[in-house]
Amino acid sequence: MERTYIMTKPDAYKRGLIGEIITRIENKGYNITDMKMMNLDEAILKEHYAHLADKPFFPEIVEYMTSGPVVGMIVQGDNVVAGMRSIMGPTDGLEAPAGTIRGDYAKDKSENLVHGSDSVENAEIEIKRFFG
Ligand code: IDP
Ligand code: MG
Repeated sequence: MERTYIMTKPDAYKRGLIGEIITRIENKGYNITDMKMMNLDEAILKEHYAHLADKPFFPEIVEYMTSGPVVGMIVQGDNVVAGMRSIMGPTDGLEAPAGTIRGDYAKDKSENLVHGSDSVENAEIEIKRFFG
């Protein structure tokens, strides 16, 4: 069964939207097989966001992602990697369609509530990174 790594971001914690995000995952029919709340540090963010580490906004990402707790989850289901990206919506909350998590609750492309792996291969790497 396919698995993906999903992580609510600190804005979801601050805004009380963790439950809403979990509900949407469950309502879609996926199974959450493991979950934990964590405080991330810069070292793990440099790994997790290595594709963005040389961008000028990388320090903002670190500040944002260390501003409160995240909830990491292993989510399982048929085609769950693509399916979760679909219910999350695209990165930028302004472009994300209504009905998606980001479209309904995020206003821009920085604080967008939730992370989801972008490929089956990266999902396994990220699950190992955060769950060992
Ligand atoms: P994704 O989360 O939709 O996969 P990525 O391009 O992998 O998007 O970017 C990772 C995260 O980095 C985004 O979810 C967002 O929080 C942040 N980010 C991406 N692009 C920007 C930007 O242009 N400005 C500020 N933050 C950004
Ligand atoms: Mg990404």
